Amino acid sequence: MVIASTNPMKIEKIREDIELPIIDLHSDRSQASLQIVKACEQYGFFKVLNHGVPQEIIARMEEEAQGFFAKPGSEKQRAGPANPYGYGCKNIGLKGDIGEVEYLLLQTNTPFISHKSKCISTDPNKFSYAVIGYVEAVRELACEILDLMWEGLGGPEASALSGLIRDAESDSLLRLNHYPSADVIDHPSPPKIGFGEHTDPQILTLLRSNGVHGLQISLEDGVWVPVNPYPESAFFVNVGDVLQVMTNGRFLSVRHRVVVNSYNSRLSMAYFAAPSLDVKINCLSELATPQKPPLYRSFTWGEYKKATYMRRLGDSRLNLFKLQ
Ligand code: GA4
Repeated sequence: MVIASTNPMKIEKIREDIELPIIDLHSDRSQASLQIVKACEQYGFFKVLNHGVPQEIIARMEEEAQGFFAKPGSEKQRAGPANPYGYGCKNIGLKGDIGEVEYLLLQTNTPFISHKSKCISTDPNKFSYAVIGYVEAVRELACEILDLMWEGLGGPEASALSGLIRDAESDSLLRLNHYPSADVIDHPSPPKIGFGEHTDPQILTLLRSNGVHGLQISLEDGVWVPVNPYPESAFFVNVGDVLQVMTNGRFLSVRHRVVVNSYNSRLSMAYFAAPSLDVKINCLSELATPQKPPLYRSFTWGEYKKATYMRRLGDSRLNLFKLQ
């Protein structure tokens, strides 16, 4: 189907026929690691089943998020602005991007969560308990996936990637998003944008949603693949910019967006796994060869994060660090 785009000058194509990879973490380890590598090369995106994050931890976090977004606007605003962390409504980042979304952006270290919870919930202990439990569980899952990736790439040192996010100073984030339904129009054209087209700057993103459609990934400019939200028990994983650099372009940091659903509101929870600010990001030495020299210059995560926040959501910041 061809439809008009969010930019009236650009034609978009929606591909409903692409099945995105689903990886079962209970399957044979070497098989799972090769499947992950293939998915990251082909799509920069996959779904994981049997991920080991307990259902009660997910349910508790979802309940807290729903409870927060159900509050009156004036109460939610007390947890804002989301600059750098807290409640945000429609405004995304610092450069004037907007979307049909409200959200809570949280840093993931425990003292920060406990402190911030006081302006988010009337029962701050319950809220921080839910967030801390969720963050711990998804961090473990992210580490497991990074270890599998590294094995699949034939990397020698077992925890080369996961060590970066286990670090106590890791700059990982948790984002709780609420996309209200568009209420009336079925398939508005152009679609209403909840969160505009972008790549995630970090290493890896782990996303949970409440089974409502809206997420789309872009495989080439102007071609969008709707990600069906099933199986609802799965986590959705996407490669971030830093992992594209570390794998010397072998893995794809996939462009994605969220369009507003006509009938149902969407709740999603994204964990962005990042290293600490002073970590140097290089292409892993095993992945650079004389035939394929490093594509990007090295930089610290802090440097990259700064460049990201100085730009618009959809800007391609990796180009700034490209060699040649
Ligand atoms: C995209 C991924 C994460 O949601 C995020 C976003 C951040 C924000 O919402 O403040 C950014 C965006 C994200 C990339 C470009 C900049 C920064 C909004 C924006 C316009 C929390 C992140 O780390 O980068």
